[in-house]
Amino acid sequence: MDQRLIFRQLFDPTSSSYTYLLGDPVSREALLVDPVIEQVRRDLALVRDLGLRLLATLDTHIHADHITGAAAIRSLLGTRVLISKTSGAEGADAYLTGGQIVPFGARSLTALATPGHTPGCMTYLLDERTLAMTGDCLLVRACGRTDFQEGNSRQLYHSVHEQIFALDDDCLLYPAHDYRGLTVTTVGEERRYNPRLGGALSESDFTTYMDNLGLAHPKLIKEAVPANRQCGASAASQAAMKLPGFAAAVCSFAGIWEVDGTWLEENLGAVQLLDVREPDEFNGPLGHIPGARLLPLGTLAQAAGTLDAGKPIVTICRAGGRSAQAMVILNRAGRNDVASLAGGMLRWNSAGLVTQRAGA
Ligand SMILES: N[C@@H](CCC(=O)N[C@@H](CS)C(=O)NCC(=O)O)C(=O)O
Ligand SMILES: [Fe+2]
Repeated sequence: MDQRLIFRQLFDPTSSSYTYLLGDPVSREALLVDPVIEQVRRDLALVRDLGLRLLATLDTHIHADHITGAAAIRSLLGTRVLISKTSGAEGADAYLTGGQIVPFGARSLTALATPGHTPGCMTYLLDERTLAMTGDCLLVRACGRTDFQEGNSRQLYHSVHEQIFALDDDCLLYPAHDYRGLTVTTVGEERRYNPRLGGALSESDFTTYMDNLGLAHPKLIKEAVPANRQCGASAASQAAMKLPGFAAAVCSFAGIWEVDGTWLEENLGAVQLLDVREPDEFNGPLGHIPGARLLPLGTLAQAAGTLDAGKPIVTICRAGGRSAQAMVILNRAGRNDVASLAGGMLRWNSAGLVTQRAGA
């Protein structure tokens, strides 16, 4: 893989969608292609962990099976929302046309117009033409359907042959979906082996194939298409985004909601503190936070019902590991208003925050 590129493929199992994060390792500027609303917190946690600055989100098209995370990410980070002009979407910050270049640091993506699955479909090609994200135009040994959203199989045939098959054989192709868990292909493989478009198959072979796909419509089409016409800025999108139990919590890439010590010290009265260490640690040299209730991790599942139902919970341990596990256990017990203290009592002590020690 190119050492001058940070590249991550992220999966949403509900819709079998892929999201792609591309970053320039020097400037740390980054782009996110096809974010999924339910995965926004996860994706932004990765952006944070990698020390990237997200400039924009790009959708390859108006998706029919999930809501885009574009508008939600814009409202959280101030990123620009980009989509093709011919998509008909409203509320973007810029509308792309074929050939347009979107830079991130020293790197860039070029938008190629590849209509057919929808009229506004785009493929995003990396600067050195070694990698492209094809959206639902070309999938691994498959392609996007053409039986809704003004799909057109003739147009798709020409997009694939004239835009994608025109790239070098070893150019990597990353799809927007795969329903079998396949992750990547190349131009050469698809040119030879794509069962709909490869080898000696003609345009009429392809259109006949597509006329007989016989697929059921995506389950979410009625919610997704109207929301995506607004780039995901709608009530349906807000509802689909996983919200924190309380506003200050931040989701880690591991899926753990965390609060930091400074916030916690200022908000001690608004939460219930649950220390999940053993009694000797609670009363040991690291001490505990005043007001914390001791409930060792092994006893937590059984005792979950005894916690105050009206107050969010902050779980605490030595270094932030067991408290993360405590959050998962409490989620399982039906509590979604739980966050773990990041870094535990070790970080709390090194920040010099108020601590109670046995005998003190
Ligand atoms: N069962 C899926 C269907 C998804 C679907 O139709 N996906 C479109 C992309 S938006 C497609 O082109 N699929 C091609 C295929 O399944 O071969 C759902 O309900 O979401
Ligand atoms: Fe699609």
